[in-house]
Amino acid sequence: MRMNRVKRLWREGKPAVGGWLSIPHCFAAEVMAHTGLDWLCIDMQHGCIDYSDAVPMLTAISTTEVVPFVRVPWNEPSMIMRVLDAGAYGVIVPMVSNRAEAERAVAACRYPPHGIRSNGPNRVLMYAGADYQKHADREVACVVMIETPEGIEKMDEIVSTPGVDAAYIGPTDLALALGLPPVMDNDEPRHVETVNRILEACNRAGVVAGIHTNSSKFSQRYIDQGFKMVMLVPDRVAMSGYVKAEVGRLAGWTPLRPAAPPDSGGY
Ligand code: 3PY
Ligand code: MG
Repeated sequence: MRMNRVKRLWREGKPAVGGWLSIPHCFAAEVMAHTGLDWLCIDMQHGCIDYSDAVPMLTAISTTEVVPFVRVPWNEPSMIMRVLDAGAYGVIVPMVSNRAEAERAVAACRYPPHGIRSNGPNRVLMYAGADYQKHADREVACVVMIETPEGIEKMDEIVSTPGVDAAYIGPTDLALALGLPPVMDNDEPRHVETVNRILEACNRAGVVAGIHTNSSKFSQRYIDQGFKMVMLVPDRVAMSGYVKAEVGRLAGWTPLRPAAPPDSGGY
């Protein structure tokens, strides 16, 4: 079976830096896959992407060595199993709030006797190899998101759930959970303190800590702190950020619309 390069980086204690896909097209995915990132995540929770978009995007990513992840819309076994069958090497499961929910996510990622994943690999057999089922439990990454009030309270029981490979922080939902405005790159002291506590909980449990950012400044900060799964740039932000910067450089012309503030909490 083709190995999961991100899980290998984690075993070696190295960070894996990724990008985020919200644009429902294989060409956007392919462009992002040719930029040097370690992993890409197809966002089916908040992106404009459904299953029939996600499959050709997975195909586009697999023209490269980039490791494909999918954020599923919810902690729901049937979609977790379908994206794995289509070639995702990891799932990011949003809004996981307690041990039972973490166990539900893990079980959907693992074949019996370790879980409840149904047999039916399709596209993944071509991507991963014919011996996929034999090694999938080891290579597939189960990443649970900590970003709810209950999840913050129960972070230790979530990260110590057997089979969880990483806990990924959604900074804007985490901010809402703390009663703060939904800002992504967040310096608010209570947000910083909660992020640090989640990192420490992950370190105690021996699982990878991950986090979403909107800038190399925050990505660098989190890598330096010890996060091993860091999201550097979404496709949408890359596109609009570049164009807005170029628009701002021209003199003698009034742009149609003023640029939006740098961090509006969107991703
Ligand atoms: C959040 O900020 O809540 C996220 O889920 C980012 O992906
Ligand atoms: Mg979120």
